[in-house]
This record gives sequence, C-alpha cells and structure tokens, in this order.
Amino acid sequence: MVEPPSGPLQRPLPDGTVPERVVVRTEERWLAIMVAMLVTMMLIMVLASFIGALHPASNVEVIDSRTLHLKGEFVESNLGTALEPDGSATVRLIAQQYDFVPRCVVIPAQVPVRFRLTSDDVIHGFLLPDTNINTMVVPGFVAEVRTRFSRPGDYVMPCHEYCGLGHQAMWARVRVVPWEQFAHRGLLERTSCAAQ
Ligand SMILES: [Cu+2]
Repeated sequence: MVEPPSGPLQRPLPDGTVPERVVVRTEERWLAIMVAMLVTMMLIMVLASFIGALHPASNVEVIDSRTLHLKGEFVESNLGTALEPDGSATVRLIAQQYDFVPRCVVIPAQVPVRFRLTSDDVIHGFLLPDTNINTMVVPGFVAEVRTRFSRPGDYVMPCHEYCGLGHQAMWARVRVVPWEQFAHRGLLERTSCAAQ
C-alpha cells in the first residue's frame, strides 16, 4: 500500500488548479510577446527619427522662433483674428512664458476657424475645453488646428504643457460672438479683446 505524501508540496493539487509549470510557461510566453512588442516599437521610433519622420503631430511647418516679432506671419500687427476672403477666420497666437499673445481673441460663431500658433521660448500646450482643439505649441514649428464654434460664449484656454514657474497662471480667453456682432467691430476690436 502506497503511503499518502506527507508534506503540503507533495500532495496532489485539487481539481481545477493549474500546475505551476503550466503557469510559468504561460507567463514566459507572454513576457516574450511583450518584450518583442516593446523592441518593435522602439525600432520603429529609432528608424523614424533616422529618416526624419518625427514631427509634432499637429502640423509640419517650420518657422524661425528667433525672428517671430521682427518679420513674417507672427509680427504683432498680424496677431489675433483675421477674416479670409472665403468667410472663414484665421487666429494667430504666440505662446510665451507665461502668456498667450493676444490674451483674448474674438471669433465669429458659425464659421470655419483656423488657429495658427507658435512659441518663441519653450514648449507650451493649447487647449479649448469642449472643443476638438488640443495641441502642443513647439518652438520652431507652427501648430495648426481647425474648428467651428456653434454658439457664442467665452472659452478659457489654458496652457497644458508645463512651461516653467508661472505655468499655472498661463491662461487666456477666446470670446465667440455672433457673426453680425463681429462684423461691426473695428479692426483692432476684432483682433483682440484683452482690454475689454
Ligand atoms: Cu505652460
């Protein structure tokens, strides 16, 4: 007659318990799959950087951040909201420590709006809650995002990329007004509402 094993490790496993060797084998397989995925993703990133395909996701458009205020699209007189011949609006903003310039922009409702942003110092983030707008603003690049505001109202735009000690105070405003109200504004009142 065979003696039943005395130690707990020698006793047969209860029904339904997966044996240890099966558990170990399964875990090793999943570990190998995970490592293979990581290596593949790393390889893709390295490869992409070598062939120059890594860019900010929003828009691949370069700009010289040292001369923003001196020439080109982002000179001060060209910032804010501008109307295009096709009736759409283009909003140009500079993000800098620790402000958006201009601090407040007026935008007509119900028309296509194109935001073009750039930074003259570090990386900032631009977010309009309750809209599809959410982009990083990287120095040396122009970020472009498009949307349409269906109704008038004030939207706050926080910087959501940590940019330094004053980051938490980096907020600005988008004021969406009915089209007729926008059309009656003077040129300066159209480009910025910071003083109002
Ligand atoms: Cu910030």
